[in-house]
Amino acid sequence: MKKSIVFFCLVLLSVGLYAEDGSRLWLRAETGQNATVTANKQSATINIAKQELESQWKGAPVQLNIINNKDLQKLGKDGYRITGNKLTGISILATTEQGLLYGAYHLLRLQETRSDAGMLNIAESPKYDLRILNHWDNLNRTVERGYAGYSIWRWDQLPEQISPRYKEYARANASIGINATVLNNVNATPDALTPEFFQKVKVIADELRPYHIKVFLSINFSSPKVLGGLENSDPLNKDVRKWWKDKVKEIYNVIPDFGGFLVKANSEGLPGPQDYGRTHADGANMLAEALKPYKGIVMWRAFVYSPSDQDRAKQAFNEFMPLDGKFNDNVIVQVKNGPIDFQPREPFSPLFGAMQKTPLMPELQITQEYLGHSKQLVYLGTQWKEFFESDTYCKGAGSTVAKTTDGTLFPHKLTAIAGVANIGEDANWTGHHFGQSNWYAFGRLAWNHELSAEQIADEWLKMTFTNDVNFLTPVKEIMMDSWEAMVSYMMPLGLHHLFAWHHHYGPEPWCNPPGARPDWLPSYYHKASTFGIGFDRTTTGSNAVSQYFPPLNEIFNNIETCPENLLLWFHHAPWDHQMRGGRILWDELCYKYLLGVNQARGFQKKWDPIENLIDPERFADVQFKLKVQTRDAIWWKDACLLYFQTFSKRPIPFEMERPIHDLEEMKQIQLNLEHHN
Ligand code: GCW
Repeated sequence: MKKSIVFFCLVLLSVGLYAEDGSRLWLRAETGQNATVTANKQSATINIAKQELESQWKGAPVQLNIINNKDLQKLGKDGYRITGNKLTGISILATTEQGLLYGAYHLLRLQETRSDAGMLNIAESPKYDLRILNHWDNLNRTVERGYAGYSIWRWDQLPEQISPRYKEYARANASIGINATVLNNVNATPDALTPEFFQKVKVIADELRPYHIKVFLSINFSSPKVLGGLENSDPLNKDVRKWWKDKVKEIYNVIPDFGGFLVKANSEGLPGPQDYGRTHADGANMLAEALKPYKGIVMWRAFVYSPSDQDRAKQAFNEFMPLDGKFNDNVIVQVKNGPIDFQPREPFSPLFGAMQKTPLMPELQITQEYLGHSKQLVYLGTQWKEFFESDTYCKGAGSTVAKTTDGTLFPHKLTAIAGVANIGEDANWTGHHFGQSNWYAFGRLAWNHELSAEQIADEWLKMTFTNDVNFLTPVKEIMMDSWEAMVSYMMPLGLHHLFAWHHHYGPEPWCNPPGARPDWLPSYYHKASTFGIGFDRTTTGSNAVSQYFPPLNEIFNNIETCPENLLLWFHHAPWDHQMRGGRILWDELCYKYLLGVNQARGFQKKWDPIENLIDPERFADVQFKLKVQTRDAIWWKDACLLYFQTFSKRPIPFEMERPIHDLEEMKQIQLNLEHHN
């Protein structure tokens, strides 16, 4: 009797211990190996590399060596070499401790993805120097556009209490090469610059430092006035300049390796240098001057637009191009991938390739603000690859966005890339188990944008779930198709910003609340009329096409050559416009929406048969979310087609599935999803 109770308790305990909540991310290698690992130097970072290998590596002894020779110097300060063989011995060589740490994680990744056999001869160095996450986390722990619970930064408990998550966060980032983080929202409050707050930041910086992750803060441009009590925050006012210098000194006294500032200024109502008739360069350079003695940098965002007659897609370019070459050398301009705002599909921002005398850093959005939040499985590796590989033609064919930013075409002192984090307090970190793949993919592409989206998906699946090919094949297909499927059931053919005003999750192409800013309304973007649909950005329209280099400007300008996946981004096309595949535009639109819905249904079909290949918890979570995804895909299709049909006045092609909802019913849906949270 007693024995059976003990047994029962043991079973309960082991179920409890191994219940799978996704918290271990892609870091699941078995521990307790006791591998032999030696190092020729000691430091907190090298000790981490050592411990990771000791506990997880299953091969012959590993040597970690810091060596300063020419061959290794060529790989830069984060680079490393791995040589040897898992049966006889491995060496990891680098000029720095972080190089050894990245090398150790590389070796473990090879083991976990079953790619560690044979003779290894690997030389790696990252494409971007600074690989940084941007947290849009507020000091009250809400997260703007965050869908994974409250912020992981426990400002309420700091500096006294240290959450174990800080170290786990650092480890996960270091394992994919991320080396910096901005802790607070770009919509920043001056409170982020108080001495009390610096003490909290210091604790986080101390936790992240051994993993070689630098800490940055977003600042509010009005801080000198609001926090310092100065008359204004004019960047040319010498008291303001002094205030910033003193403030920066104060920060470095507490955090000697602080990274610098991220700034959103004169954007969406935030203060900035233009409030005083000054330019973005005046504002950025003032901060750069204050940070310079400490080797800090300024990341100044180009996400600016205001309600005006000028096409929103053109505004950042028009504002920043005249400033090219006017920024100090420790300023880098941070540019979102597209000219509007992280839409499901956008062309690349024309600033890439055009702004040549100023370093630019791409900003990608890992959090799925406009891509299904944490309710939908949308793998973004494919979207980001399209962006990196887009040809700007700035120096002739082959001048990809990647090459304009990674130092290949314009050798600037700084190269960097940012991703808006999707991390929160949820057990699985990102709300959706597959949200983790986007965090992972961002890190891997920031390290090497030449990796394929498929390889990254493959690595992530193997490390996060299983190496079983019966799982990998169908699930990789789901991932690889998921972004394009979502574009199809939300905004095909270059449509954009058809979202509900507050939550950016569901469709509201009709949305028109009284007094709303026109450039925040879907009708500003889709321009549906009885004639046709789409935004005319050709030379006879807003002329946004002219911001691109030839021949791209002509390709976009001509409706016959414009890529069809961007047709309605650049053209207002008649409903009966002849598409290349033979259908007219209206029929093609119907077809695309239906295609997307059918793909979402296909994801469910591919997921269900893998039930026995992974743990029941994650299987069921993802299964449930795929159901929601299909349901909401149908919602998107019906809402958009029924609404656009009021203009096209054409039938849904008879061979296609009919809408199952009514337009009025669709208009009644009010999701209770908070704005900015
Ligand atoms: O996409 C928009 C978001 C805002 C965000 C802004 C920005 C942080 O809807 O929530 O604010 O972009 O990037 O600054």
